[in-house]
Amino acid sequence: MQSSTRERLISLLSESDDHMSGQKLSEIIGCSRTAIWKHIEELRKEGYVVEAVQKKGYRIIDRPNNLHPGEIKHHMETEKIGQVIHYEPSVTSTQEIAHKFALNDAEEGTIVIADEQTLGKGRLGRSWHSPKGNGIWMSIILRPNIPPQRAPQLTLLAAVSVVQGIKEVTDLDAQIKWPNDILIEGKKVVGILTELQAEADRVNSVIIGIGINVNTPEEVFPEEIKKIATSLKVQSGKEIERAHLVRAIMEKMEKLYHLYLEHGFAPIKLLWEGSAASLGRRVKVRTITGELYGKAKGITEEGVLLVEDDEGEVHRVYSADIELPQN
Ligand code: BT5
Repeated sequence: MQSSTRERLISLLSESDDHMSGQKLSEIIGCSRTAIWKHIEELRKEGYVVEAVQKKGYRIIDRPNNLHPGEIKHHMETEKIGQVIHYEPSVTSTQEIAHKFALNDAEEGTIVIADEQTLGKGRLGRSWHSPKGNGIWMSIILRPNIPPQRAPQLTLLAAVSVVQGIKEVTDLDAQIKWPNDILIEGKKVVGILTELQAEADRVNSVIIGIGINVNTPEEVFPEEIKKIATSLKVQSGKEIERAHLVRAIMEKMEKLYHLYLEHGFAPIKLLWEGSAASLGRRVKVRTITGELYGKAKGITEEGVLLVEDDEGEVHRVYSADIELPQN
């Protein structure tokens, strides 16, 4: 397959400290030298700077900030999550594609990732702005053996993985706003959408969609979200290598997912609470049935938010939008 030759070529050239000859590359990969040369030309068109020295061979000296599987998998230390990566330059929504793969028995940990989404989805039919070239738009397929009611815990698990990944790669401290927003300086930098394929008592697959504004310049956000959205580049002042961030998130997620399958939600809950923006604060809760004001007391062992209203009554909130009034 085209993409696997290409993936191997990128990996081999990335792992080698020195030049690699066309002959050696063609032997390892098992294709002709002409094929290697054609792939190198393709890479150059995409922005890789590949040095070619006579009698020595090829060496990558600069790479574009892309999301190709070869870049993401380079030195990635996971067994499952992110081992199969479907990359597309442009899609309607990675969720849509991941749903199809999940129905067709895709392996657990498979991810679908795109450079652009033309119909990115938020919750409740809202849209997710996913411009080309500067964000991470991806969907991860998990197949935990849990009842459907527990699936929202995986949104919280994913949020912790993303916060940890962001910390590792950018040193920024992000906070989680229950259930699915990640904020920096009170502005949304990540949104998470968890969808299910399930029967009444059993989950077939959980599809976790993660959208991250990575290198988005402020002026690229549409007017209606300019005030509420931010990107990692805006916050850190630095261009961030997207493939590196994806890899870091995959590694964090795999560790947390193991922990979750072995010990349940309790250890994830503790980590989640450590990064929660809303706990202990007054919040406005908007559900499909109405509004509620009160203090966010915490989350339950199931991941349900507890809100105490002014009369002291504690409400269990399963799904809602939370506003944190600025004070
Ligand atoms: C979410 O919904 O926050 C979930 C977003 C999930 C996006 C990922 S990208 C990969 C995968 N494929 C998809 O098609 N979707 C997932 P919600 O909580 O409903 O928030 C949506 C609201 O966030 C919108 O109504 C806007 O106000 C705001 N918004 C839209 N695009 C944004 C962006 N790029 N950055 C920050 N805020 C945004």
